[in-house]
Amino acid sequence: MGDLFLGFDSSTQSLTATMIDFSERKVIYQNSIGFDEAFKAKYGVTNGVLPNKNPLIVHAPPLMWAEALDKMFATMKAHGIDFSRIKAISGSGQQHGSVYLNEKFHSYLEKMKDSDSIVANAENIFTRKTSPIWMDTSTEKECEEIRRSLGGMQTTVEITGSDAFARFTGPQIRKFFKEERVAYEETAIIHLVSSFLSSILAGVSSPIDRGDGAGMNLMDIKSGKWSKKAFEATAENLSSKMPDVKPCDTIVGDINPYFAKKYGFISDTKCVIWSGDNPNSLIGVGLIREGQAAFSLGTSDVYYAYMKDPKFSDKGEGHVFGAPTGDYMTLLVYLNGSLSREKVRNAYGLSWDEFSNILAKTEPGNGGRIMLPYFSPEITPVITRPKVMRYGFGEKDVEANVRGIIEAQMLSSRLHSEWMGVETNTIYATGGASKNREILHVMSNVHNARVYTFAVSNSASLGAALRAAEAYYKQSRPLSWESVIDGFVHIDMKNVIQPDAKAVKVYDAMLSQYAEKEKAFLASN
Ligand code: XUL
Repeated sequence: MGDLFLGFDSSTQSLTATMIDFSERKVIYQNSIGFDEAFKAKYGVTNGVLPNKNPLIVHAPPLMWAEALDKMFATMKAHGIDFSRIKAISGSGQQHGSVYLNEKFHSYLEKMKDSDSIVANAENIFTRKTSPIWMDTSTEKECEEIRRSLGGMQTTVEITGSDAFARFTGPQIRKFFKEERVAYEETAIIHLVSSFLSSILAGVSSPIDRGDGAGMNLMDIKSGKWSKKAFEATAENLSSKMPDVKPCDTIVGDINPYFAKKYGFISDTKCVIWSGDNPNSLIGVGLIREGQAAFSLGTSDVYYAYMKDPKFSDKGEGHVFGAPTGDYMTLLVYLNGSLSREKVRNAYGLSWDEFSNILAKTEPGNGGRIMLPYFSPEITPVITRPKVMRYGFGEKDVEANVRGIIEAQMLSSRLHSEWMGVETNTIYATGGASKNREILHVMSNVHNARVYTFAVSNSASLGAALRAAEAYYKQSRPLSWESVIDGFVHIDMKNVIQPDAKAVKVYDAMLSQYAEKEKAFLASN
């Protein structure tokens, strides 16, 4: 029996816990709590978020995330987990979401140590009752203001690692500053989802991790420190409200006595700073070298890769975040992921098997027919007025629509990842839709890359557990990242998908046509 490490993933819709036995190289416990199932009655959430008349506004209740943490520990206790064997804990939060707290946050954490409830004393700690999350698209105006004040798109990208994006924290803070000035002034601390939960777990206000901090339009991506210019472009007195930004292996402290007493942790169980879901997933899927990318096909599709040195898109596409290894990572986010695939499937009353059969029997290239799949607003490229465009076919043509959406999603990811300048020969496919091998064939042929899938699910919470181990051992005998991930990432070697040379050629030629259609659409939208 070896040392145990625990990783959490507080995502949009659920909280997952993954516990690993480090020397046995095994996941020994994994469990998820769905926010709707557990908290709909108490917090009124649907799909983890609060309903809003304005579709651009997407907020969630921050206390629900904290309460889920407590509920998970209680569930694990009921499952007989021996908490005294856990050496360190870390976690992953949905990126960009922010929590606004007043001075009372410190006394709340202090009082929690002697309390038997995580929600006791919490009513008056928030200056903004709800937290804007990554799905919120209501800050286009603030993005423009920040971009302008930083000297334009290119300088914004070069300073912060990303253009100003609606879901990023800086624009959300600016909106709060402009619209609710009194509450902004009462705000003593602004946390990310990750650093808020890191604080609850450690019982002290936590720093923000450099990887997740990069998703705020507030951090200087090259130095890993807050950018004075970005603060000034965002809101007055911001520097007094922001926690420090620290590397990904920072130990925030020993576990909050609240959890130690309630669940039986040893008192010096280490709390390692939480990071964002994407930096954690980078480790959870084992991306620690260039040339490898991962494509997570979920509610949103996320294409991401490890990057040694920061490179930037001259069109302001995608993002550069900090990687847990101390290097960089890059990613593209698509809002038109699974929900849009489902829309096509449902429009023709298909089962997923029928959907796959259509992909299997139709030819790569769709006979020259192209779809632009903007069923909903899009992040890559930015589309605020969504519309599905079909070139050379109509809505009624089932086969052309099925192939059209998958080819569009894959061509778009190739097109918009070109700036990363990374020759990708290997893609790790994860997420619900990665079970569909016909989709993966299109991915492989469009990117001319081998596509692998995994046995382990929830790469973000696994990545958090591995980060906890890395930071813990660093105190006495630092381990290489290779040896940290070794044996945890189980690639399904029997089902590797190899690109087909003929199809690769078809997509090489199709890419410029797709780019032209997209460009024309963007010019007219
Ligand atoms: C990344 C992004 C999402 C969130 C939610 O930029 O917006 O992936 O992290 O998971």
